[in-house]
Amino acid sequence: MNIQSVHVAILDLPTIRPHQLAMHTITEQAVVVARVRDEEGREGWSEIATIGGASYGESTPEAIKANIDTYLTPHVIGQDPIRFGKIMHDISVHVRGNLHAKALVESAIVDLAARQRNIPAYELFGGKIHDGLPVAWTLASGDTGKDIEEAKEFLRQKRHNIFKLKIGKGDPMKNVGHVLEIQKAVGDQARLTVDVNQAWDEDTANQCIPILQDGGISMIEQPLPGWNHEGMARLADRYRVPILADEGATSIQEIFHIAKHRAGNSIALKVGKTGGLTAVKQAAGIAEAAGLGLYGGTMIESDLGTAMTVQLYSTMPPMKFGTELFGPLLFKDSITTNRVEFRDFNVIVPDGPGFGVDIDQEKVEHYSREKGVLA
Ligand code: MUC
Ligand code: MG
Repeated sequence: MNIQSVHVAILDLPTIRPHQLAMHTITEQAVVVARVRDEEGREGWSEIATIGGASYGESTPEAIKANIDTYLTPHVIGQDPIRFGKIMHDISVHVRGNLHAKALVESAIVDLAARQRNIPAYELFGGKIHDGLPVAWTLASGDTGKDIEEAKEFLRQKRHNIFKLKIGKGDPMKNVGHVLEIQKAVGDQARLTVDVNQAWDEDTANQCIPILQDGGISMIEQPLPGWNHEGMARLADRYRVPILADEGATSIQEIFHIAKHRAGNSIALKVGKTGGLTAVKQAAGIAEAAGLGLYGGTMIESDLGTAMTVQLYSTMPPMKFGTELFGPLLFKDSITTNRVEFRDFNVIVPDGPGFGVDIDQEKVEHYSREKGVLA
């Protein structure tokens, strides 16, 4: 059954509390969802998130939608979804870049192909190796006391024992103090990492990293701007604490470059920035061959985008740093009728057809920026 239509909408989903990153504080997360429909009316759905409009990366939600509507959709209509590799190859011949848009389209097609066969989408990527994946929570309330309370509560609930701290905003030394306070409060029961989101220059990194390393922090994510591969290589060489590339590690070509020049000794995978589910598996292969540590990253997706990513990561060998697929837990509401589950410090791999979550049509309409697009 071939694909008859592709529709894309931007949804604004409110969060349970402000989520403070270096460049933006999220109170409403803009996620882009795509729906592909076959000739019999069967649907495939996908979701890609971006953070803070244009402030985090190059793809904005508006650009993702416009580029799919104008340039990608014509290559998808009339195609058989099981040939998602061929469809994405055709698109790559005609459309440069636009990795987030490509990721959104490929994922919706994969969901449809799996649903047509009544199998989980992970079967199309070799089958799942894991039933659950270790999942970190990001402490980013902007307040040390609240962060400590959050961490203690989630440890008690056995929800998370890995915490990532967002420390790119404000005075770097104060931020280091904030990290050490949290480490002192929960460090004996949890593993702490920090994400600087590109906010430091190399001098600042050289002031802060030794203190974080001595304080027992287990990984430093993207301390320098994404373009500064040489600086990242110097940091990775100088310190024993792992230095992880995130914003600097996007396309498979860039990830190869990082691997070759050791511009970081580990990388964060994300479906959007790398250009799709297939591209993430390719990126993981490059990283594995180069001996880089892997982290199952997120851009904070709701249940749909999280289920899609959990399913993909479930088909890959264990990742050194686990995952941070906590997205659904940060939202006030869900756009699916069934939820991704979290228990025993793990996110559970959904097993239903497609990505294993079913769309709540009313919720999608409710949170859609433009009404009627996916009605
Ligand atoms: C990022 O830079 O890793 C992931 C978790 C979180 O809190 O922010 C994102 C983006
Ligand atoms: Mg990051």
